[in-house]
Amino acid sequence: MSDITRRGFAKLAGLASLQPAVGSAAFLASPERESIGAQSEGRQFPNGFLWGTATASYQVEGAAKEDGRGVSIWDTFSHTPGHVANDANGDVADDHYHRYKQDVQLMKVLGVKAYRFSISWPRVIPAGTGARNPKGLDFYNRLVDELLANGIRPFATLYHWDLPQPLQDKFGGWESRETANAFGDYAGYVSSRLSDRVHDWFTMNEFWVFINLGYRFGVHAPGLKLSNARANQAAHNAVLGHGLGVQAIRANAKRPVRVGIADSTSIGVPVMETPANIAAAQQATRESNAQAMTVIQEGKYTDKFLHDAGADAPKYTPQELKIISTPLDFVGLNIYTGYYVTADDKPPNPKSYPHMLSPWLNVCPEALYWGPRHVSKLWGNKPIYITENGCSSSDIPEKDGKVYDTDRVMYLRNYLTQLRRAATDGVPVRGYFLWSLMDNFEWADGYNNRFGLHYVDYATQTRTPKLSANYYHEVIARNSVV
Ligand code: PNW
Repeated sequence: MSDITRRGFAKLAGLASLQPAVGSAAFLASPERESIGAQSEGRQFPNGFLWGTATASYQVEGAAKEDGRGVSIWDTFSHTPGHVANDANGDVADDHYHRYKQDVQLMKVLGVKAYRFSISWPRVIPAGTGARNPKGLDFYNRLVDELLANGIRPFATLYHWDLPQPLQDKFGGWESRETANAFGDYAGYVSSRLSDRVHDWFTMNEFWVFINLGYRFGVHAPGLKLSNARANQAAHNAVLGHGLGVQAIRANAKRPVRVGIADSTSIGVPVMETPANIAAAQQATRESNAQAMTVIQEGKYTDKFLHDAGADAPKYTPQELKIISTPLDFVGLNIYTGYYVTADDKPPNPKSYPHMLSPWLNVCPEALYWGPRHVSKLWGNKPIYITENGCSSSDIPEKDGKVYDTDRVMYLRNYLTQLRRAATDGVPVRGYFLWSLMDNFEWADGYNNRFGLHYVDYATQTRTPKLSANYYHEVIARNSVV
C-alpha cells in the first residue's frame, strides 16, 4: 500500500509539474481555500458506517471439481462455446478456494469491516436437493472463521446465480416451484450450520438480472429465451424461493439473525430535482421493480404490472404473496447506474452519454442518493445497505506494474458523495460494499471487464492493489469522501 502511495504521489507530482502553475500559491492563501476546507469537513459519513467489499462464489472460487462440488448452470453455460467472451469459464477464476486466507489479508489491509460473499449451492448440496456435502460446506466454515479472526463481519448471500444443474435438468430451474422449495431447504440447512457465526444473510442476488438475462434474453445461464409468460412465471418462482428462504433461515438459525435481499433495484433519477420530477422518479422506481423489490415489499403485484402483462402475468396464490412478502430485517441495493425521469417522461440517454467499460454501466452518481431515498420513502425506514457498487475498467498495468485507475477513483468519489448526501438527509443507509475486492469472472464478459480494487494477474494469481484500493483505504480510514 505504502509503495503505491509513494509511486502514486511521485507520478501525480510529475504530472502536476507539466501543468502551467496557475498562481497556485496565491490560490492556497485565498479565501477559496477556506471554502474548500469547509466542504471537505462536510464529507464525513455517520459514525459506525460499515465499509465492506463483495464477491460471489462462481466469480472467484475456482476449484470447480474439488471436494465433491456438483455442477452448476454456469459451469454448463460457460463450457458451451460462444456464450462467454473468449470462451472463458470459472474453473479456476481467482482460485479463492485455496487463497482465501491471502484474500482476507487484502481486506484487512484495506481496512474493511465487512465482507459480502456468496455460498455455492452445488458445493453444499451437489444435486440441489437431498444429499448434503459437508466437505463443501467446510470451505465456508474456514472462510467465516478466518474473517472473524481478522475482525471482518461476514455477510452471506445464498444464491448468486450458480444453480445446481440437476435442478435445471429435472425441473427447468426457476420455471418450477420445485426449485423454490429446494432453495428453502438449502437455505435452512446452511443457516443451521453457519448462523452460530454469521449474523447477516441475503437470500438472493439481483432477481431482474438472473431471470431476464438467464431465462428471457439468453445471455446468462441457463441461456434460455422464454416467452414473456414463462419468464414472468420464473420471476415469480424466484421471489417465492426468496420468501421461503427468509423463513427457513430464521427457523433454522442458532442465534437471532438478520435477513434481507441484495437486489438490482432499478433507480429512477429526477433529471432535474423539482418536486414533480422527484415524485415521478419515486413512482417509476416502484413500477420498474414490480416483479422483485415491489412485490417483496408490498405482497402484491402493482395494478400497472398486471394490466401490462395481461395474459402473460404469472399464476400465483394469495398464500404465495404472503410468503414472498415475509418482512425483512434490512434491504440490500446493488446500484451501478440509474435512469432519468421527468414528471411526464423517461427520456432516453443520448448516444454520447458517458459509461464505464461495460456498455450498460452509465455514469449516474445520483442513483446512490435517490435509490436509498426512494426505497425508504416507499417502504419504510429499514436499514439499507449498498450491497454492490463499483465499475469496470480495462485496468492495463503501466510499465511499473501498477494500475492507475483514476477512472474508478472518479466514479467512486462521485457516487460516494451522493451516498453521503443520503446519509446526511436522514436516509437510513448503514453500509456500503464495494464490488469488487478483486478482478474476477465477469459472467458473459469473461475476464475482460475488470471490477476489482486489486488487479489479478490470472497467469500467476498475483493480486496487486490498484490506485482505487489506495483511495478506498483512505475513505475507510477517514470515514469520509476523499
Ligand atoms: C452484478 N446489467 O451484475 C452482479 O451482482 C455481479 O455478480 C457482477 O459482477 C456485477 O454486478 C458487475 O456486473 C450485473 O447488464 C450484471 O445491467 C449485468 C447487469 C447489471 C448487474
